[in-house]
Amino acid sequence: MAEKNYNFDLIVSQFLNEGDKMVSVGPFGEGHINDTYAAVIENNGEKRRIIVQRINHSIFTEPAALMDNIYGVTTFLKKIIEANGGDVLRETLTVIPAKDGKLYFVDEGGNYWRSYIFIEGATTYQSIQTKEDFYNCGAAFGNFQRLLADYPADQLSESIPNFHNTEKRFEAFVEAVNKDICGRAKDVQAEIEFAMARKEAACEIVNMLKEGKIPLRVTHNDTKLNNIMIDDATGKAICIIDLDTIMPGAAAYDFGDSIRFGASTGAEDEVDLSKIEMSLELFEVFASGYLSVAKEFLTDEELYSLSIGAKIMTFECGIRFLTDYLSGDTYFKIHRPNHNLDRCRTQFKLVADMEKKMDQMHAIVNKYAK
Ligand code: ADP
Ligand code: GN1
Ligand code: MG
Repeated sequence: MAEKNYNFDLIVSQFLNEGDKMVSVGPFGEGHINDTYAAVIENNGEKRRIIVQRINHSIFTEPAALMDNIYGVTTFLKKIIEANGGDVLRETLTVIPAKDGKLYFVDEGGNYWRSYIFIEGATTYQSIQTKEDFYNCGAAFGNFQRLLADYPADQLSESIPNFHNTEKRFEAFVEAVNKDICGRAKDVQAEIEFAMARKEAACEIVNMLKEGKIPLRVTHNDTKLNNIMIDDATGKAICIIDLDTIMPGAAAYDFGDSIRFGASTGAEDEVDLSKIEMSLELFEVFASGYLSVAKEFLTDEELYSLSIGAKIMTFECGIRFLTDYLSGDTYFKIHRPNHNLDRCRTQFKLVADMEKKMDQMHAIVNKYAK
């Protein structure tokens, strides 16, 4: 992450208690959207860490409403965790309010900052470490959906309207191709053709929602592996983080995004495409974990939508990366030239693979849905 000249003494001090002193602060994690830092705080010889995050306010244009969403959902989850005898400080995020009581702090440059208690003794991974971990992630996301089923959706503001509306995502992609502001379209004709050929198929989940075949639920919408913390001691998926995009959506979005990222045999930005496929074995591991919980509440149509969702979420992510590449890399953080194009290519490779494996994917879901 490019180091920015933020006034961390001032920013971090907003989230400190009496007697706290900041010892150090540095970039943390591998998210594509916000700027995340970990600060070490000392008080009376004891050290602890906090997360301090600059909210990407060109993407999340209403940070105050966003923080109300997160506060509302985490407060709701804490009540359930407490009732179940769980650890309220480790099993969901804890927002640390700023000194003035607000859930964020705005610095002199107009940047919005928030802070969370650092969840110690747990790790977010960029790829699957053990199959058991991935099974546990599936169960955790299933449980997350189950718990949020009782959350009043009307209390959530849409942090990014039309986030998983693939019809609109497709329109934005076509517009980026037509505008071609960087003159890059000529170099990516194969990718553009791949996407153009899948316009109809891309809208299947959106259409199922429109036709009322599947219900709207409160969903996380960004369920990739590095948005879940795995306990170092037990291997259990203890905490789902990155709650920025909690909004009404389809169950298949969350199932699908986990598969997109976690069931791939390579990294999201792998340049050697021969390393990329959607592992049916990993698909089965995740699906069995997820369905061990979610089969209780999913309808038959939703069960059918899960594998389609995996393909569509992967396709959507691919066209989003390609759109960003064509538009000059303004949305996702990139760390090298062509980074978004490399990411797009892995996604399209996965889509092509899932198209071939779709019958087997449906069969696996059916096996664990009983
Ligand atoms: P982004 O929206 O940019 O993906 P995230 O909220 O996912 O930002 O945070 C980026 C990374 O920071 C996470 O993948 C995780 O590794 C780490 N992280 C975020 N919140 C916490 C927390 N409360 N405790 C420990 N690590 C965290
Ligand atoms: C972004 O914030 P992060 O890195 O967890 C993006 C997701 C994409 C993902 C691709 C708000 O997730 O939608 O699927 O990158 N988040 C947002 O890795 O756009
Ligand atoms: Mg994240």
